Amino acid sequence: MLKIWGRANSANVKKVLWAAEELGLPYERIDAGGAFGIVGTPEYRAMNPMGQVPVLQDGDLTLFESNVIVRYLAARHGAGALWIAEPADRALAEIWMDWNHVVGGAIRDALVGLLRTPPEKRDPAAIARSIGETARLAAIADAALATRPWLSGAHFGVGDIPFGSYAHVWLNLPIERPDHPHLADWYARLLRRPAYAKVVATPLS
Ligand SMILES: N[C@@H](CCC(=O)N[C@@H](CS)C(=O)NCC(=O)O)C(=O)O
Repeated sequence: MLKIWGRANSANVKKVLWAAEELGLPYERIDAGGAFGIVGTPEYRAMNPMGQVPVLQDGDLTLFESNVIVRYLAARHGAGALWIAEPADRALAEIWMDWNHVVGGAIRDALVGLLRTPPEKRDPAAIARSIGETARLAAIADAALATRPWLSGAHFGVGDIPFGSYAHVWLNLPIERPDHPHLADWYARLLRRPAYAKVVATPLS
């Protein structure tokens, strides 16, 4: 059975859980990272020298980097589902996987500041900058979703997973945010996917 290391409230761990759920793959999730620690131990660092979550173990194979894990699961198990066989179509979808790293960096101060930092210790300027930058990126995704139903193209696929995980954070932070109708419609369709509802669209923490 697959072993997925990482706390369930991490947007990067959620990508991997979501992919496994979409593909109907059985897995065991082991809490690690944040308050659970573990990521600093030599045993964990041997799996991921960055000391971050997630890590996937599939038999003798150990992988870190969430988007790599999503691609691996989709390539191995997702024919006709998450995986996109045509290289050009897949590359167009994968743009939104790699692009999402920028979102991960942009939203971090708002996420950590608003959800995991007591009010008196928050840095309002950093939070405001983070919200402004994430709003700019959300507008880019909104414009893309005005031209196609899914970030992956005509069908849901690997390209929707990374930003799909972060979009749940963005759209549920207790903040004012610009209205992005195409993004909102895409998010509503993601919420109707049982796998997304189960492991991604959980209360933020
Ligand atoms: N590029 C890495 C980033 C992983 C990452 O930033 N993970 C965060 C959680 S979202 C982490 O491990 N933080 C430290 C911790 O949870 O202890 C990936 O996509 O897997």
